[in-house]
Amino acid sequence: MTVEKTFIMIKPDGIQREIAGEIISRFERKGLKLLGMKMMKLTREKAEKHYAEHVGKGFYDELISFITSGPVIASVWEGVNAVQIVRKVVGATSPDKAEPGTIRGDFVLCTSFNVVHASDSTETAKREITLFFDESEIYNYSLKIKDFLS
Ligand code: FUP
Repeated sequence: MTVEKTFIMIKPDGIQREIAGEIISRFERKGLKLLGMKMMKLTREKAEKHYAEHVGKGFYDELISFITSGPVIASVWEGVNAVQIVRKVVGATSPDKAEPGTIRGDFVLCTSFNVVHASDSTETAKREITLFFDESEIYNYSLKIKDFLS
């Protein structure tokens, strides 16, 4: 069992469609722990750093203008095998492969507007968390309420 941190970003279409709460709720219900969260509008520079692996691809320009088109919610989550578990909760990139019950399976019709981003490996997660968060913005706390309730 490896406890991992991962990075999740609700994209501008997730905010526009007013499903941010629904998306956050799915990660909470899965049992993941929220360590940090903030709303921001990405600069072109940050967007280009975040999506550096896609430079030169046909969809790159559209991707950068979309992700900088409005505010996003960036967040850090923790849990056992969090990176792969979160990818499962999010669902496949391609809408015709995203299973019902996943976020993309339930809410996404078009690959370009797929409401949420999640890190695809532990290395990517470290890079993305560092790009978006200072250490002081990540909270390591215990879920004490669970002790009160037991
Ligand atoms: P994912 O990790 O599932 O978010 O997908 P990728 O890293 O492969 O792609 C990043 C973003 O590029 C996707 F969220 C949407 C966009 N994209 C397209 O618009 N068209 C494509 O064919 C592939 C990706």
